[in-house]
Amino acid sequence: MSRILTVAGAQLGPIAKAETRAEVVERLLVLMKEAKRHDADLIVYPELALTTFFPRWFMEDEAELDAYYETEMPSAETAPLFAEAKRLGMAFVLGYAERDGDKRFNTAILVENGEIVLKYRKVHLPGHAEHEPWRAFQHLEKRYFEVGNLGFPVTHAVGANVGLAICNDRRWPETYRVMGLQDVELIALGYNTPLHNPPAPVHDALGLHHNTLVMQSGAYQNATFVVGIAKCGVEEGVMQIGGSQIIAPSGETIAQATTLEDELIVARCDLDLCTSYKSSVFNFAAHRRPEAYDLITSRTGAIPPAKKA
Ligand code: CDT
Repeated sequence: MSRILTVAGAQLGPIAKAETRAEVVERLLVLMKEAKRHDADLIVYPELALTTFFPRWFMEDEAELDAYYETEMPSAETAPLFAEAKRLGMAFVLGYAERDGDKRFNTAILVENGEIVLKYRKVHLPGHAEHEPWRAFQHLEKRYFEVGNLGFPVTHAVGANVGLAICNDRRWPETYRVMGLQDVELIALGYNTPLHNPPAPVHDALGLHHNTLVMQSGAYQNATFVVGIAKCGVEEGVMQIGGSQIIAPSGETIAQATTLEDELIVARCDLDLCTSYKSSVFNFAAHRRPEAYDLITSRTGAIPPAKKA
């Protein structure tokens, strides 16, 4: 008997700076109700799904910055999401900026039966920590967030082994492998990826290619579904890529967004499709050689071999 999980990805179009939490939550609820019409068990929203992508601005005023963070989850503004999901019998993944005491994190949660069953705080923070006015726009995640302190946890929920990641994490094979070693079957991740990368504009034309490349590789090499969901379109003058997709353990994309707006994608994910990969080419217990991988955890930056005299 196959294990089918119907997964919806709720791609979001731009969120304007002036948009309120209540207005955004209303958009999320519209997509959740649409997901229910497709019998979805799980809906995945993007990274920082409650506000505009604020790391694009340099802010010195702490109060201005704090306005983008959630100090409680659910709050009065996000409670309707929890209540509606519970009523519909649907789990959801939500990305948001979290303030925990004096610490700030870029966070994602998995909510099942109206309860938070998994929390992840973004580990790979891209961009820079200081104001760099030469850029067309800032990417100040290194300033506004601490490195996540929860690792890459996997939990059993919605009938599957589920893990979370956030945006830049998807470019790093370690993200998937740490979860692969916990027998992950579905990784949900949201992203905000500007089309233009100021330090390397030569990559701009390849943004969608790299997006698909890394998520398909991560899915195949770790025998897991990957659900990658964008916030996209022109947000406060900055174009962000779409390309939201659901990828099977074969590495094949089985559902994909076609717009740069609020758009639901849906796939019936047979979790048993993981099995042939987990038991053959990616049978980790049989084939991995961790004794040869020590540099992965002992070295951060690349050091070239010594030049021969
Ligand atoms: N949000 C996020 O992590 N975005 C990065 C942008 C590229 S680096 C500045 C990403 O990896 O998509």
